Amino acid sequence: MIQEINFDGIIGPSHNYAGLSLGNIASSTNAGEASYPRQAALQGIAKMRHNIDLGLAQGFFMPLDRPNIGWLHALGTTVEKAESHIRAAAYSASSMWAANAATISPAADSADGKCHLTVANLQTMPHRSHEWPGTLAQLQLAFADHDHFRVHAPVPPPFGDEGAANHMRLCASHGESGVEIFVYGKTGGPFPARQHIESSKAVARKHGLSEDRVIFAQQSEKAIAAGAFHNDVVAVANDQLLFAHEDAFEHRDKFYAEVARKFPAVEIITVPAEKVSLANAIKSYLFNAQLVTLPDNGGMALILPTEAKDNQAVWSYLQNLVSSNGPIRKLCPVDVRQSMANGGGPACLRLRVVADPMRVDQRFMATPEKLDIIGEVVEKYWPETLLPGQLVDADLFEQVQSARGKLLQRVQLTELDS
Ligand code: SUG
Repeated sequence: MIQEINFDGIIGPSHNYAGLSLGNIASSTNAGEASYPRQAALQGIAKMRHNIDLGLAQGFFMPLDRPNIGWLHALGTTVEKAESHIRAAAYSASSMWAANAATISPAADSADGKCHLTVANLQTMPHRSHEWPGTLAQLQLAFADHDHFRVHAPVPPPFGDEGAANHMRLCASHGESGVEIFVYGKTGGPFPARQHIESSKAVARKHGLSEDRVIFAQQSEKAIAAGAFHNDVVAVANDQLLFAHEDAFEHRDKFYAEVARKFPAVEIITVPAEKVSLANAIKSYLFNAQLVTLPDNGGMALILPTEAKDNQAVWSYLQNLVSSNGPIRKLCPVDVRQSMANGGGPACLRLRVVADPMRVDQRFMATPEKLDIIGEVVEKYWPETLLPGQLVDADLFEQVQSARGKLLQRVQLTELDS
C-alpha cells in the first residue's frame, strides 16, 4: 500500500554543539555548550515510537561514520592535527536531520512512474558538505528495488541543495499525483541562502515532473535574515493543506495564486505576524512540525517540539486552530530538545518518502521491537555528555567509532561500515 513513510535520522554518538551553522540561531546560541548524545538519541527514538503509536509508517537511517577521516585526509590533515573548526566539521552528527538527506518525488508525480530520490549536496556548510556520499550509500541500499525507486547523484556544485527541507507537496492523498513546491533562497542577506534555484530546477527535471505540476517559490529574504535557514522553519504542507507564516515567502500573493491555479483544492492557513511574530515562530519551531494525516479519518496532527507549547503566543494560536473545525485536529508536543538546541525540530529529523513500505529494504523499517534494540545500543554505548573541546580526545574517537559499529551490527547493516 502506498503511504507516507517517515525516515528519521538516528542521532549519532558525536552529537555536539560546535556552532557550525551561520544563520541558524540555535546553533550559534548554543555553541560550546555541553551536549548529551545518549539523551539526544533516546529523544529521537521516543519520537519515532510516538509516531508508530499514532499508526504512522516509520523508518530510520543510520548515523554516518564520524569523524570523517577520508574528508580530513582530502584536506591534508588528521583528527589530531586539524584546526578545531575543521575537526568539529568532521565530527558533526548532522546527518540526523534527515529532511536534508534528499528530495523525494513520489511515483505518482514522475514521468516513469517511479519514486525518485536525489541526495542533497548540502554544499553551503562545510560540516554538511561531506554528508552526501554516506547518505547516498544508505539510500542506494534502502531503495534498491529498481522497479520502484530511482536514486540520483547530487546536483553538482556550485548550486546548493538542502533536500526536502525546501520542498513541499500538495495532493488529494499521498498516493495520488501532486503538485511539488520547490522553495529557493537568494543570496545577499546577512546569512547564506542555502537552496539555489538551479538545484531545485535540476531536481524537478531529473525527477521527470511535469511543468504544470511544479512551482518554484522564493523564500522571503526577511525569513532567512530572521533565522529561517530552511523553508521548513516557516512552512509545512500535507495533503491539500499548506500551513505557513505570513512572512515565509517573497511575492506571497503571486505564489498563492499559482498554487491555487495548479492545485485548486488547496487549503492555505497563513499565520499572521500579529498573532505569532516571525521571531516567535523561529524560536518555537512551530512550523517545523510533522504535519501528518492520522489513520481512520482522524484528520491531521501536528507533531511539534515542546518549545511550541512553552511559547504562550504560539500555543494559544494553536489551541484556537485545533478548536476551529479545520483540518488540523490534534497537537502532539514531543521532546527533541537536544536536536532543537542545534536548530533541528521534529520535521528536520525526518525524511518523508511516499511509497509502499514493503518495497523498502526492511532493515530500514522501524518496529517497536527494533526501536528497543536500537535504544539498548544507545543506552550502552553512546557518550552521556560531550563538550566540543573533547573532540580531540583519542578515547572519544574510539568510543564514537565503536558505538556506531555496534549499532550497525545489531540492525544488520554492517555493509555501511566503511
Ligand atoms: O543544517 N544544524 C543543522 C540543522 C538542520 C535542520 N534541518 C531542517 N531545518 N530541515 C543545520 O543548520 C548545527 C551543527 C552545529 O552547530 O554543531 C547544524 O548543523
